[in-house]
Amino acid sequence: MSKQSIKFYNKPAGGWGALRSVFKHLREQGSMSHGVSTLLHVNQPDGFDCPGCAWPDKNHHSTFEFCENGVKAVAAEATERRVSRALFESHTVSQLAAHDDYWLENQGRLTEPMCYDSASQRYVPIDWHGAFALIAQHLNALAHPDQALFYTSGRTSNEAAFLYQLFIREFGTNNLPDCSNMCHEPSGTAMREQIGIGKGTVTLEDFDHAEAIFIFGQNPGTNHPRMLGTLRDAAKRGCRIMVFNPLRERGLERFADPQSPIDMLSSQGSQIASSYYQLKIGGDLAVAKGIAKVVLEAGDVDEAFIAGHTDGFAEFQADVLSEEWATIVEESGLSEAQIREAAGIYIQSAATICTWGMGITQHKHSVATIQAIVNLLLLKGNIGKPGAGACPVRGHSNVQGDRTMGIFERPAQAFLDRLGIAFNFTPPQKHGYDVVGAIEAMLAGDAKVFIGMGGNFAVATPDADRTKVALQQCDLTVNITTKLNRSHLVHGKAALILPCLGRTEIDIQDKGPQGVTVEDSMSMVHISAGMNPPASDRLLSEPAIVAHMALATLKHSKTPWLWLVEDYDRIRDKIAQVVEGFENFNQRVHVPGGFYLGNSARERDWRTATGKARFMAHAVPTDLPIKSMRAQYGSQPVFNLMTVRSHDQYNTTVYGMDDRYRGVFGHRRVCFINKVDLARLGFSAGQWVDMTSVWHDGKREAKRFLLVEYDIPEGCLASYFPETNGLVPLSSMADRARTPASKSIPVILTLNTAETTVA
Ligand SMILES: Nc1nc2c(c(=O)[nH]1)N[C@H]1C(S)=C(S)[C@@H](COP(=O)(O)OP(=O)(O)OC[C@H]3O[C@@H](n4cnc5c(=O)[nH]c(N)nc54)[C@H](O)[C@@H]3O)O[C@H]1N2
Ligand SMILES: Nc1nc2c(c(=O)[nH]1)N[C@H]1C(S)=C(S)[C@@H](COP(=O)(O)OP(=O)(O)OC[C@H]3O[C@@H](n4cnc5c(=O)[nH]c(N)nc54)[C@H](O)[C@@H]3O)O[C@H]1N2
Ligand SMILES: [Mo]
Repeated sequence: MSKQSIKFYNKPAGGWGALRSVFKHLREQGSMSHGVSTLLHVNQPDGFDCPGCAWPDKNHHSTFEFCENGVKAVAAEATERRVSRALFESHTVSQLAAHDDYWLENQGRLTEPMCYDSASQRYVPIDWHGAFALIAQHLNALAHPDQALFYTSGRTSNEAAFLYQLFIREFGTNNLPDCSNMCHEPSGTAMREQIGIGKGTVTLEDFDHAEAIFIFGQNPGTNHPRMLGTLRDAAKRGCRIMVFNPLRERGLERFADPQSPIDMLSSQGSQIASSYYQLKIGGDLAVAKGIAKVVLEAGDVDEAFIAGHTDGFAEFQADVLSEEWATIVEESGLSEAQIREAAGIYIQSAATICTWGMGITQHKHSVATIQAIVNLLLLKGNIGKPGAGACPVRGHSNVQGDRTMGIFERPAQAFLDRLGIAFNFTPPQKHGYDVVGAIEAMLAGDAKVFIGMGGNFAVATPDADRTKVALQQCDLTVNITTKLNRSHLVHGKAALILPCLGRTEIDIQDKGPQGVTVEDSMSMVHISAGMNPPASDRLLSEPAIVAHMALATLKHSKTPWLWLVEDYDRIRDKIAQVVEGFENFNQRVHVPGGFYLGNSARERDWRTATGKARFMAHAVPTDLPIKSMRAQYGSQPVFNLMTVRSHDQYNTTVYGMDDRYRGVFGHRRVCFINKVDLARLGFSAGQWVDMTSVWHDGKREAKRFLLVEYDIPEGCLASYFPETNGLVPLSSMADRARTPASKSIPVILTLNTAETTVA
């Protein structure tokens, strides 16, 4: 563990620090040479897709297309460490649960299927056959298929995801909650309604032609490091980069590309942001509206585009023009002058891209905020022209592909119809549970079997204490995973851990080694084939696990499950039959670099209810929960807490205890706070606090966080996910999209004066 300290980080993002960190992580996970040769295959035409993030690859031309945090993700999977049988023998589940998540992760790769044994309260080995039989027995004992839940995390390949949703629908339910429900669900909801497709409209090449890039609520220095190279190149050719973020994120200010000798020799790196606006948490809708107001007043709109391609303009214009500056300034936390300045850049730019991340999606009013951003793009015809468009930057490396393959609790009828025809069955019509719905259903006893394809449901979800109870009430919980995590220890009456191959590993089936496919944030589909020997000879691939579950469970299926997994080309032929845009899938995907799926909005083909792109008017929300909680708690300060990622984590996986760019070393339980707020509370940096979230249904508490004075707007706090997930009330979520509002949690701080056990 690193030494604990808090210090100002004055260097650019990337740089020597990133290189040092790369080698540290490789060394810690075991073999250096093994790791380096694995890395040489990341994001190459004949290699595997980096499991890190969904940022696209530069046409697969570079020889070393990886980044520091990609290295951590790859090193974590390709580690030499193994979870041994002895570990499970020597620990009861509660003894394992006494360890933290970092320790669990560091036990290494899982090597064989395990089953919970209630007599010894331990996980004991089970053979694959026995595991599939147990699943079938539980699923078939349910009163109705809707009593089972099938979660998916976004690393799952297209082939595995397609088979999985087919199995689930043949079983008879649409209960397919996924990590998207907690992530970019609002982007899909907002854009499908407005421009007829729920995906980003740009390609990587557009970044070479944009004159301005507006970045809302995203921290690419940590979460999409390869995006910094794209932004650096854009900035260098004079593209304006406008950042909207409550925190000053170092990666958005300056970047030294470890692959650029010039960057590495300069102490400052390259400048990224040309302007940085530290708005209040949740203030983005007000900002977008303020910018629209200036644009409309200047009359600088694309009239031909608006007349030919959109509807709802008159109503939108009237709504924006009647919005008071006082409201915009109050709710955004920016001055009128700042918003006018940003609008000036937007007006001057002939081609603008807007990107956004979790800082936009994880709020009550996220769908409206995204629509306000898309309104801005529509005003100047910035969709469907080179260098312009909407760019929701996805998280997991195949989260977008999983949705394309039908991992969705509310599938389109046309998709179900094609699926039914291709596999000769009648898919269930009733919509299923999303993540929040799934937790509620378990709590109510309406769902009794939980199966997770990847991910860490117990930890990633809101309201940790209630989610724990929900999972523990299940008759059976099953996790298909690579590494040990908390979700294995928060289990149902019966429980299975099913270990699978990872991206970096060779997947050999009957017809030889197989590749899988993935889709990135910009709708590029390409093949991914691992090159490492499997972590154990008892692992199965995800598609094989699904096929065997289906075979064991479904009595009347006409699908040739085992034949399909003998050769994944056969799965792809079926995908080509069912999923739009995948015609001749096998031919197209074997071309190096893969293919572009296309995007209707980019072609200005608006598949909306009215056949046009739609301006959607939204009031600046003045009734957010934080306000009612402030009113309710009177003189006691209620803060707005956002839960973000540190530099050393991948969602619920903690790789290390440092957050280098924010100057935090050796700590994760920190609370970033403005110095004015510190003074107002009479607290000082370095003291410990408890955080209590306040909500209509009661309080939730998280103990012992170190106060860190930080450049963050007054009234706002930041802390790390997942330590703070217990503070997110289950019922606090995005309107319509139901994404947990984990970036706006009303909290109260109290000093914790207990003696510190950690130094
Ligand atoms: N290394 C690494 N890479 C990852 C991940 C990881 O954990 N580690 N996770 C992956 C996944 S699944 C995802 S979804 C993405 C997440 O990538 P990001 O979207 O960058 O996620 P967060 O770390 O949650 O950061 C959100 C940013 O939004 C800002 N923010 C918070 N609230 C607001 C607000 O109201 N308005 C504005 N304008 N800004 C706000 C925060 O200050 C922070 O900079 O990254 C993916 N890539
Ligand atoms: N408070 C708060 N909560 C949040 C967020 C937030 O910003 N704040 N962010 C939300 C977001 S954006 C997301 S996407 C979710 C993430 O939620 P999840 O996707 O459920 O969580 P991860 O931590 O990404 O899952 C990690 C686990 O996946 C397994 N795994 C890794 N690789 C593979 C593989 O190749 N195959 C299989 N089968 N398993 C694998 C490993 O066992 C690992 O422990 O969390 C959400 N929760
Ligand atoms: Mo995500």
